[in-house]
Amino acid sequence: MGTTHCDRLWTHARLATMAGPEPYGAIEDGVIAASGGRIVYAGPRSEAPAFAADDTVDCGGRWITPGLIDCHTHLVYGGDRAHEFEMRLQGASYEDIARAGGGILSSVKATRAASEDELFATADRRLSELMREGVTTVEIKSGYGLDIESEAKVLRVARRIGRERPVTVRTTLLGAHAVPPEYKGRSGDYAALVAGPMLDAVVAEGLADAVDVFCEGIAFSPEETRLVFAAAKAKGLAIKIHAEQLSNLGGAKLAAQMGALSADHLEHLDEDGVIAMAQAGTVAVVLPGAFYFLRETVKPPIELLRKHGVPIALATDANPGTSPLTSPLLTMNMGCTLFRLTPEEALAGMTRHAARALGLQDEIGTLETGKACDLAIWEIERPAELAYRIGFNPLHARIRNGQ
Ligand code: DI6
Ligand code: FE
Repeated sequence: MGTTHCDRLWTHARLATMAGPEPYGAIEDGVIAASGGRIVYAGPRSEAPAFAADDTVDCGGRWITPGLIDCHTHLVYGGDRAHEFEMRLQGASYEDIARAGGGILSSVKATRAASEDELFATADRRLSELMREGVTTVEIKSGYGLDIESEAKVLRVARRIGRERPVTVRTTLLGAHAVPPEYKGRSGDYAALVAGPMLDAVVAEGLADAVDVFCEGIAFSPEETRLVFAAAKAKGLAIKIHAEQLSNLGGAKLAAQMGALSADHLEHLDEDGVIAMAQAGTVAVVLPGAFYFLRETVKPPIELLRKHGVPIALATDANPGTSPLTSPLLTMNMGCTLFRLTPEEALAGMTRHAARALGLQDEIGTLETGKACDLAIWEIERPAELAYRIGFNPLHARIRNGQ
């Protein structure tokens, strides 16, 4: 019998493939083979072809999961908001601070003032924290520039991270994150700028894979959201939405009906919205870091999402104002403790379903033949440990594209 050549082989591993009928798609005595950065085999040792590998790694019984995917972050911004944290602890509300010129607008000021190199350096620090816990793909939104040049600057930094660091980056234009001071009281005019010249500029430079809108009373209306999405779709970009975080404006349903990849936050989502998402195949991205940090009390309707079969992804929402969180493992723990996800759902939320939320379900998110060989190797006895501990990192190795 002949042997099959491969670049690299991982043996004596337990696999959480996140595919197949078993819990976690688990395989007790598993093998992964990679060639050219792709998985050419992931399955039981007993069924594996005889491989001749350039390099063999004995995993000593450790667990391998797909590399983690953080599908919703605002990683690139200037400054920080620690002072507002102090103010909130002295009784000021998020809205009080925003009205006093703080909030998102203080991050906008700092982001506009920062150079690309400065933004790269601070985002890179945060990215290292994500990677240290097994992240191999990250989505990065703009949204703290809020003018054409500053939004483009942030997205250029995000693209540069993807080129210079061993991580896959998907970029999202969130020009419609807040109404900038120059457009105070004229959100419609600003939405038209985003849907027109800003989108044109970003597309001309190839800076965005998707477009997101913060649809909320304090941000953009469903009508303004629709305008931006229609323009994005006309340019061939994917759409995503921040919806139903603080109130229910029906944004998730609107986005689903327009074919959105995901609707994110969703604390105030109703069953009508859940059904629209199920019909469209739109992923629900829940963000327990923001829920925790804002001390919200209304939870996303996890039971309804399960009932209607909407895939649930989980992300850090890493941002300076409402989720200064750069730990995917703590995010999984919070998904379980705060939203009552199971540890298996939490892991699926940062692998298989997160891939779908980025439109990358054929590329990453499970350990299956043909996908990119993005792996996280963990020093654990069972996969539930990833969501169980608080502040403990059992990562043994992180592999991207087989390296
Ligand atoms: N929802 C949020 O919680 C953040 N953005 C969003 O769309 C707030 C971001 C900030 O306060 O800086
Ligand atoms: Fe967000």
